[in-house]
Amino acid sequence: MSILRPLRAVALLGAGLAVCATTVSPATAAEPNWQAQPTYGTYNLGAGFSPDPYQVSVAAGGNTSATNLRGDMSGCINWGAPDVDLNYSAGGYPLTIGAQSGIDTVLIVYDPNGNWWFNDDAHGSNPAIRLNNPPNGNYNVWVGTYQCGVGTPGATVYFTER
Ligand SMILES: [Ca+2]
Ligand SMILES: [Ca+2]
Repeated sequence: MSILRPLRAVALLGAGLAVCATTVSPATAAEPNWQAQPTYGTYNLGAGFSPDPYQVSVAAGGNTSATNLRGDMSGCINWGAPDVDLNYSAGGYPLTIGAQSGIDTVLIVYDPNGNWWFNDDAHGSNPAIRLNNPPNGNYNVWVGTYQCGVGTPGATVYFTER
C-alpha cells in the first residue's frame, strides 16, 4: 500500500496545477495580440528603403494599460491588434522605429525574435526604439498614449535606417 502515497501526491500536484492554469487564463490575454491584423496596415520594407524615414499615420492609444504586459511599461494601447506591422528584410543597417505626436506617446514593439521593446521619451515626449542588429521578419508596433483616458489622438509612426 505504501506505493500509493507517492502516486497520490503526484495526482494532487497535477490537480493543483490544473486549477492554477484555469485561474491565470481569463478573458484578457497575457500579451497584446500581435497576430491580429494591424489596424493601420502592414508595410514591407527592405534594407535601403526609400523614402527614409518611411511614415505611417495612425491613431495612438487604446483602452488597456501596458502595465498588463510588463510592470516597467506605461501608457495605454489597443490590446486587440497592433497599430502597424512591418515586414523587414535586414541589410546590416540599424533600424529605428519611432512615433511623433502632439501628445505624449509611448511605443511598444514585438520583434521577429519574440522580444518586447518599450520606449517613452527618446526625443522629448516622442518615443523611439533603435535596434542595432535588426532581425528579418515581422515587427508589431503599438503607439500608446502615456496618459490613459485621453482618447485616440493622431500620431505618425516612422521607420528609419539612419
Ligand atoms: Ca503581426
Ligand atoms: Ca512619451
